[in-house]
Amino acid sequence: TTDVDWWRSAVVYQVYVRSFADSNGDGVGDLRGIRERLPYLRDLGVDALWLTPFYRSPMIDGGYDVADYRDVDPIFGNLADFDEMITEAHALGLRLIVDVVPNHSSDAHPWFVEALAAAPGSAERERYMFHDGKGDNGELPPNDWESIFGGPAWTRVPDGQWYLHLFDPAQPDLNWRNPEVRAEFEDVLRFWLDRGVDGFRIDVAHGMIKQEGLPDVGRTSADGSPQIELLGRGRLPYFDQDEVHDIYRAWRPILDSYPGGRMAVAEAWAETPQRLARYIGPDELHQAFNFDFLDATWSADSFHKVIDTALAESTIVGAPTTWVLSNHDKHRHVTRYGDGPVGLRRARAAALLMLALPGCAYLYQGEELGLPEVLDLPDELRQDPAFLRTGQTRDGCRVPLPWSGELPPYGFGPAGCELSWLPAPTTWANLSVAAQTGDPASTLELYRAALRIRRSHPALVDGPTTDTGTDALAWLTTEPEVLAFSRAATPDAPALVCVVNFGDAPVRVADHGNLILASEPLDESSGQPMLPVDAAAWFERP
Ligand code: TEU
Repeated sequence: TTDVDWWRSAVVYQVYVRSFADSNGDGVGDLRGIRERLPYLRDLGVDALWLTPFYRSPMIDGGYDVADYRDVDPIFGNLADFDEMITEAHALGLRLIVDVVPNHSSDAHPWFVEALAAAPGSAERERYMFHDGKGDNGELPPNDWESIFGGPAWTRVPDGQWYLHLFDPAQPDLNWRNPEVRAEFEDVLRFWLDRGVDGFRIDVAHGMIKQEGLPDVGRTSADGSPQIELLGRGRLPYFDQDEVHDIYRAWRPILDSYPGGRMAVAEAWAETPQRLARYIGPDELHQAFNFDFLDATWSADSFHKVIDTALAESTIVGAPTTWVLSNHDKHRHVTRYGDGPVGLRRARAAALLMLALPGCAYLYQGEELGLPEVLDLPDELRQDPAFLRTGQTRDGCRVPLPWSGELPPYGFGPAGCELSWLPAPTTWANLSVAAQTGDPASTLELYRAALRIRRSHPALVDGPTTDTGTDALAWLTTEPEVLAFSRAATPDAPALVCVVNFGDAPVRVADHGNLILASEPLDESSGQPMLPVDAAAWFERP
């Protein structure tokens, strides 16, 4: 790939800023902490970082409630820290993606403060979704929409109007049919592009436009499961409206007007992979997260289907797909894949699967350490606003990273600092970066090795990607419950073969070539190399 196409095959490392590294000892991760750890990320072998929101915010939703889109929250540092960090990242050859949160602002954003003080129908209110209620006195919400964090999506203000919030009441939805809102965000994009960012992760990219007339969905949680679960079985009037694409057709020329390959990745939830594919293309966004890969259950069939669908879609849209196993909203995949050691074995195998596939891979901080979900945080320490109303627990994947030492918070802050905004388990000493470094059996060294091969093996560096056709990989026939595929730079060049054993018995792998990396040692005791259960391996076939 050329320099401007870097995102097509990149490995992007998601930094949850609050929990990555704390430089000043206040127990909260910050931009200087990231800067100090850039060499770790370069040595890990990733191409880019994606930083979750570090903008000024009351932190009701971990910073996804933005009060000033053009400034750094003081708990994370300041704009000078940002500039130093990005300069140093670029000097180390690392790209930087930042989050943009356009669907909603914080209720502490000056626009919302002004809107509350202004009269119904005023220009200030037109920046948000203020509406009169139903009922004789407007005492009922304008429609039956539900917040994704539980409860009605509407909150009433003292003069009787209601405002829409698809998430927390502290996250009022902006009115994207208002040109002033569009102009403001185009300017925000330029602000960060001018500071050198290489791309944006667009939060709730499918949500900005609401269907005209704000029609009822016709079903609420009172009838059963939460309304959002209808997604996938039909369109919701607040998601994936056709006009949302106009916004991205206006954004793309802005990105393209900057040199060096600036990109955007959509966090979008659509009914089908086909509807998701509409966000991607030369006139719109570069990528969208492929959450079907994250949602695949641990079986050969489930992963095979998801991979085939993604490869076929990427051929249509002309851009390689993305692969993601974890993020800051989901339980970590070590824990999703199974209790105890089996979860970690499968996560290690999944890493070799993901990193051998054509396209762009997103890693979530700590997956390279094999961190599990922290399931036993005391309720009073949980910060996720969704927790109280829906029981969603997104805090257990946001626990600060263990860097070194024997006791929590394991070097998260400066030497001797005992603070961390969420407590790390007392059992994590052997999962720290320092404990795993140099141990060839560790998950960290497995990721380092896989990323090194991914950057150097011609089959992975120069192999065809899916936008040139689905034969970017060739499936090999094997036992059921085993996935095996090969990739090669050219038909005659040495191929890289990836084999994953989802079954319940070891499988023969003698025919695949020379072993170059395995998530578990192969068993040679029978005289034949066997790939154990819940394991994956890479081979080179001459
Ligand atoms: O998430 C959007 C979103 O839909 C998720 O909230 C998801 O449905 C939920 O976490 C269940 O897994 C984005 C951000 O990633 C999330 O952290 C924010 O809370 C949300 O937007 C609001 O900005």
